[in-house]
Amino acid sequence: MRTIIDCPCGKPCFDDKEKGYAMKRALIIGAAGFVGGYLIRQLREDGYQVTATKMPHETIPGDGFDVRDLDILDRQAIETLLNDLRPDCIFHLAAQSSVYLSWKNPGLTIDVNIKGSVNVMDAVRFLDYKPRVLLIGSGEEYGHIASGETPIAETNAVRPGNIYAATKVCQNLIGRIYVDAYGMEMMSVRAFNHIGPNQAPMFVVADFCKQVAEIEQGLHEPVIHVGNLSAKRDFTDVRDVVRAYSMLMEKGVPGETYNVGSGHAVEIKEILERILALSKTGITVEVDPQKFRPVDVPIIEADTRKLRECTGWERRISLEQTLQETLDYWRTNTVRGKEA
Ligand code: A2R
Repeated sequence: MRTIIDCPCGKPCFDDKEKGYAMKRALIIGAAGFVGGYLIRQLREDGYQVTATKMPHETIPGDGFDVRDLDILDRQAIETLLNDLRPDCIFHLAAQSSVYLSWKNPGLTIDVNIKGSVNVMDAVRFLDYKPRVLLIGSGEEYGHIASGETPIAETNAVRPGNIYAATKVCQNLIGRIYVDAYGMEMMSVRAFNHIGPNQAPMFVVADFCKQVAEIEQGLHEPVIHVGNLSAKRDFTDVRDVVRAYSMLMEKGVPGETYNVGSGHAVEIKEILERILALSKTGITVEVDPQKFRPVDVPIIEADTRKLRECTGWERRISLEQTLQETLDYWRTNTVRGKEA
């Protein structure tokens, strides 16, 4: 097994006797989504040589990294790619990541998030070396959190309240089985709500910011449509989240699960008020029952001690800064903003 050492390049690298002190090779599976672009940037900053995979219909903007097409439902294609690249570490991001879509299309969510993840783990297990692997799960896995259970630690029972969450629980459980059975160098995270510029507007903060930006530009009436405002969620800037992923790849213990979050739950109502306060336009709030999820979990808040003790990670970007930058992003990316 290769070990991570302090390399003359100043970054922690794998001790590879044959190649000398080589740059670490990172593979990000499912890098065309919201988190992928940020993780590519983080890993390049951390001294990795990065290969990012995407679905054939997707694009990944930027340069300085290698891009490959990969559908994780194609087990053989994963094996071929891994044998070709021989990455030192693998960040498995690919998923059907929307809770809303998981209710609409449970079959696809189960296929991608369980079967696809098992394809990845299983392809890794047949390699003739052991790359480190980080499986990305979700704070949603904890589901119905009883009073007194928050902030919620990794040892808490998981009681998933939606299809997406159930698939991520399965990924986590199967991941641990693979580690125990085959000695794989694989860790899991449970990432709580991450937010920031460029997130799809099916997620709450991006949705609110997009609506406000469109109202400001006169694209529709000054009414913002919202769902359940009483839920409390733990929001973290995506740039802090990917920094945690990179740190866990270096320091995480195989078979362990780490919460990644801010450690503070904030009511969606407060998020809305803060976003509205960043705008000078008078906006009326209208509750839209269509935006309620079939089952909503009242509070989700992470206990992040395990992550912090393992890696030294601390949140660097405040909620205020993230909301401002996300709103600014939508101000320049609404139709009229783009024309300007
Ligand atoms: O669904 P698409 O076409 O947007 O593509 C998503 C991709 N993906 C796949 N990649 C390979 N094989 C598949 N069968 C497959 N199905 C979907 O994974 C998308 O480009 C990427 C996931 O990105 P997002 O949906 O934007 O998720 P995000 O926010 O980047 O989250 C990354 C990870 C996910 O595992 C979440 O469940 C977790 O963090 O929170």
